[in-house]
Amino acid sequence: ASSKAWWKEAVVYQIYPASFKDSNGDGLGDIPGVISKISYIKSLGVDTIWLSPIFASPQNDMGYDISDYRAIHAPYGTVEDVQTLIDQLHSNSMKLLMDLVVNHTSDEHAWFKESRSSRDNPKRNWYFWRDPKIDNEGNRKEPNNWKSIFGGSAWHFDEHTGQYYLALFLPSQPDLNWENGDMRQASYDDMRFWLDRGVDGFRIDSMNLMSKHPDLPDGKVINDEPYQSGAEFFASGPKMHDYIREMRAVFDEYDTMNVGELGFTKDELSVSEYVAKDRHELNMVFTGDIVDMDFGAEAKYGRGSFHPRKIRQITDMWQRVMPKVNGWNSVYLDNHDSGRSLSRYTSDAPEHRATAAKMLATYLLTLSGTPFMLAGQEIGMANLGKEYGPEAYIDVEARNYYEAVLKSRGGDHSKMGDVMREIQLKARDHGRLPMQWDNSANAGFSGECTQPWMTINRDYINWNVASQIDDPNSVLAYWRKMLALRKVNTDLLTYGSYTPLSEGDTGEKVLGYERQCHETGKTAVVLLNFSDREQKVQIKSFAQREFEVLISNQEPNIKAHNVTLMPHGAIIKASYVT
Ligand code: ISL
Repeated sequence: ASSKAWWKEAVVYQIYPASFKDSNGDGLGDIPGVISKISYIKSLGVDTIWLSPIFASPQNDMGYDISDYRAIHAPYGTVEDVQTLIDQLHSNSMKLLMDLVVNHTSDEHAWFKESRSSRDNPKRNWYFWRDPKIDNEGNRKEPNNWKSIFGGSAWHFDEHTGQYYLALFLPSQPDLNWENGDMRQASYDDMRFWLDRGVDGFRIDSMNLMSKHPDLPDGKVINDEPYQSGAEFFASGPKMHDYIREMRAVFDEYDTMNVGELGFTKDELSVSEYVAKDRHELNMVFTGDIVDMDFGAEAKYGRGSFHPRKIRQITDMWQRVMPKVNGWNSVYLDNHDSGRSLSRYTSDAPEHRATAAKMLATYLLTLSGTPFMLAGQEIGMANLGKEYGPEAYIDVEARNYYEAVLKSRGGDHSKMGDVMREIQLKARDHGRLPMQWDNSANAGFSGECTQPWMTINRDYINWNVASQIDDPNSVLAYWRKMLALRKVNTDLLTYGSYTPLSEGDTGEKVLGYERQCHETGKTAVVLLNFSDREQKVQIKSFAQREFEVLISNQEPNIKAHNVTLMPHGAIIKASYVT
């Protein structure tokens, strides 16, 4: 069995600071707002908060473009507010993870300003600067064909010094050059700044983009577009593991937890190399596959579809791999970069919404790994509905995509139906919707007379914390029960072994697995119906042993070894007999 650690037993609640609670009526969430909700968060049964970036930033990418890692974005509060948050969390036996964005900075960061000031500035090599290429007609061209993750070339020409700099995200998010030892030490000092103040660890943003192939070669050409992904040369490059080990040594000066965001790298072997225990690198990672299940073959917004077989395959893979390498992983379905799993992988239609939200909670909290939930998941928050037009979407990613396609279609909005369909499912905006606290104007997120920074989903009238908090049948009540169940059954649900039920046993629409604690013999069978139809399942072990229902989102309907799962039904049955 896996060795024990506090960060394996933690359950993490992700807060998008702009969208959680506005305490001063400026329409934007803030740190005092988070502080005011600590007792609510604690009452759910989670113990760790991951706060998306709150640092000084021009906010071109909602704070993932940091201009000073030791200062706080003024509308969110101050360093003292963060200290209060840390202290209050600690006195409630809770922890705080910060977002560590060190693959890139804002172009307003002092380091970049120096770097771009002259070719011989000592910080010139803290970023990637390259000479232009000259084509046959004598025109200036980018140093390579890499495409920015947000569209267009990843290279930007700087007139002042006549060179291009690399920015894999926005032009205002230049990539740091981790090859440079001085840059790395400066970044470690920034980390210590927060660790010294008591921060309990980091979620490391775009972690595996920090080591690029040293020659920055052209990406493989897969279509006739001017720019190509290039990810094969900028993700998980040759020095990645060296950098992580060096960073880990800094973390180990403290008692921390870390989770690395692992984009583009999906194969078992490469992923295990980050989390295998004997390598002493990361505690866990976010592999992107779980939030990519309905992506198109080439791009996020390409037409794709979710099938329960995908979640079965991804879940089985990581649950199987981690024990083999004595590693650990995160378990998540939602974050601030995607549409809500409820709306994408199940159904937010009124007749299914509550049941489906409970089913997903059952999934998230019965696997081996540290669960991460996104604020609002506990009340079944959903995507913006189809009644919202393009103007409701303000994030750069969806906007850039919409504008690019619109341009290619001659500016005709009436031809954008397929694009809107994609945006309605997958836009990052959905994961960033303001928290729905009650049914007053602005959902109790902000003052009734203020204009919130982004759309509040009009379904808040029926879907909010206040309307669920005292209702024993609510989604919120179910999350609390599930979180308590996980805590009481740590041996089984956190550390127990995982055995998948085969598709032959469950049918292709039902995900089923068994968790077992080898010391006590306690076994749990988890059945999750990922379809909007009733499903009949036969579980042989139910006929052989005594099982009791631990939790279910439906009326138990189990005769001997036959189980009927209602649409989006979930059942956990446990046996204490070996
Ligand atoms: O790797 C990806 C696709 O497989 C990307 O999704 C990539 O991992 C992701 O876009 C990185 O996201 C993070 O860094 C961005 C920021 O905009 C996101 O909000 C953040 O989560 C740039 O800092």
